[in-house]
Amino acid sequence: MEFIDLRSDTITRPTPAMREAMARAPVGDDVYGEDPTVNRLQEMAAERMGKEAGLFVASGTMGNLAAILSHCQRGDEVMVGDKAHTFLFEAGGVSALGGVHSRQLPNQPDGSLALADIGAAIRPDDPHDPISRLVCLENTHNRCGGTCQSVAYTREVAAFAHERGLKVHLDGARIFNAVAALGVPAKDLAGPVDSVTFCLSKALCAPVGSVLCGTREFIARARRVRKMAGGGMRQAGILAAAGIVALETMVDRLSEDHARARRLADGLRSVPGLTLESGTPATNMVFVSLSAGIKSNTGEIREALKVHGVLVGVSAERRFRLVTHYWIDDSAVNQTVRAFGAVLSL
Ligand code: TLP
Repeated sequence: MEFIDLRSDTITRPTPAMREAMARAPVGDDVYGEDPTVNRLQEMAAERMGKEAGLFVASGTMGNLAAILSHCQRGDEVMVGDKAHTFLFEAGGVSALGGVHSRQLPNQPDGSLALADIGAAIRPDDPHDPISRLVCLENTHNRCGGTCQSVAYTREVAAFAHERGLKVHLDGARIFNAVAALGVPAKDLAGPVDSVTFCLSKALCAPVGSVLCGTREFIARARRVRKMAGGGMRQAGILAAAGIVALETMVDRLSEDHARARRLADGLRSVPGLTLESGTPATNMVFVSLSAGIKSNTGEIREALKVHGVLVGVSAERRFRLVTHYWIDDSAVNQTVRAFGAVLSL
């Protein structure tokens, strides 16, 4: 059975144009800096983000790890949201591999960090304390509903942090979804921060990879961390070729995914037994919860939906996450609403 897979946009398969570009890509040894396709992707990415240089990495997790370890020394402290992907879902890499101390600040419901919380968390210059070094933002914010952080907010945090000697890294895994929703160039969202990671392998459909962007000097350090983490990928142009097609052809269509997420939310709103989370969807993620009257748990509902050909993610005890993407069309949206209706009416 061909499933309607709404678990994540990470499940997207490469398009035929990507497969063709991959087959034709000129390649070289990227650890020597000699892969022309990787070099081209890195230049394109840096240009889009308004940064001096880019580094092709295996994943968003590797990009964030390389960024944080390039900004921080062992024993330095990074401020992250308590619902940040970097904090929740990256296997504790910054502390396990980098000796970086992480400090969780409460994410506001829209995914932002309050300036007052950042200010209050800055350590005094005292040998008892780790050294406050870095603030991490996330845009769009996954756990907080795929919400967008505005240009004004990003500028405000960056100015506040920079005045106090802190650097700012942006986990922009889905920055292009924010670009589509806010109608602003990526440069404006990434410009104020010191470094940004964005993913090619989520809504943009490339099979593998992310790009970390920042100053030339910063990227030179990140290149060493990437090597240390085993991410020097040799003839990686085969993968970068798909990333180039992703940047050239998949960015401008993301508002279609957002429109389908809204249609999906409208459909699910009318299914008895489901409660649509307020503010959802901000981009391509729809969050719904089981109403109090429903006895089955999310695991049971998820299995029952599978029988109807629909795969959904469970993101909390009574909460589902459904992510629209390139491979979800209007009929998949309709079928999903029907499947929820059938399963919850039992
Ligand atoms: N997120 C995945 C899961 O790991 C939860 C998903 O399905 O959404 N930053 C953000 C904001 C992310 O959402 C993700 C992946 C990453 C970084 C990591 O990217 P990868 O999977 O390429 O390491």
